[in-house]
Amino acid sequence: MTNFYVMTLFPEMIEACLGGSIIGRAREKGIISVNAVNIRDYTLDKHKKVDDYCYSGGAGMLMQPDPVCRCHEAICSEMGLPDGVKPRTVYVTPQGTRFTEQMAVDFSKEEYLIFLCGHYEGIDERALELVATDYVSIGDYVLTGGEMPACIMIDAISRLIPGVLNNEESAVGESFTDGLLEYPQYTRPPEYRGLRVPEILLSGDHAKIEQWKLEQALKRTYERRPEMYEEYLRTHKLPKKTILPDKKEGKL
Ligand code: 6GU
Repeated sequence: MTNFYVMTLFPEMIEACLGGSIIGRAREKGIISVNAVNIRDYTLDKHKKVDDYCYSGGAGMLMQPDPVCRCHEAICSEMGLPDGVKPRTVYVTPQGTRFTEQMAVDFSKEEYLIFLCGHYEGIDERALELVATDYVSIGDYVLTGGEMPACIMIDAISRLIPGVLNNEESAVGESFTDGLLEYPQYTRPPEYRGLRVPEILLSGDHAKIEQWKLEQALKRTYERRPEMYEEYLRTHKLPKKTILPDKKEGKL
């Protein structure tokens, strides 16, 4: 059982993202739990204030440390972990390490994971020093808050947990699991608006189809993710007959 906690000022955003579809079903089955916790519930301020001006000046407001730390303590107490054991706490920030499939694999082994979402200009550094174990970004662009990145990471982690996906949805042999983008796929009809399904797929020759799938995956990766293509060639041995997208014939 993997238990996700999301510390946020906007808990309804978490439920909106992770309430339905495959993640919603996994929660109903009890394979994972997702708990959105409102940081504002932990302020001692009579007006429920959670932010203030930055000492460094500038326009934005910063989340104050106390509500964040008190919220984190409450979550940790609820977990009932042995003394001294601290759950991994991910601060979701564009100033973090970029999230990858390998990080999703690592996080999927934890029983408890806390995501801390900032808003406004971010969070007082002292609160981060006290609670954060990891600093993670989902990519090189700026969003208005950490809620959607947290949901994205929880989705990517959850689908790796046994029982979350069924056979048809299975997580093996997909983009990023084996280092290539996926080959194009087709269903009926065999011709649509003048476009035909590649003949080889209708031939029933399974060996040829496997080779075609590999070459299509190589071509797509070469065109769309050249750095990923180079890495794949460097680390994998291909069948001699393979036609590479950048050369006429397979080398070796
Ligand atoms: Cl984790 N948070 C925010 N606010 N923006 C981001 C991000 C995270 N990752 C990329 N952009």
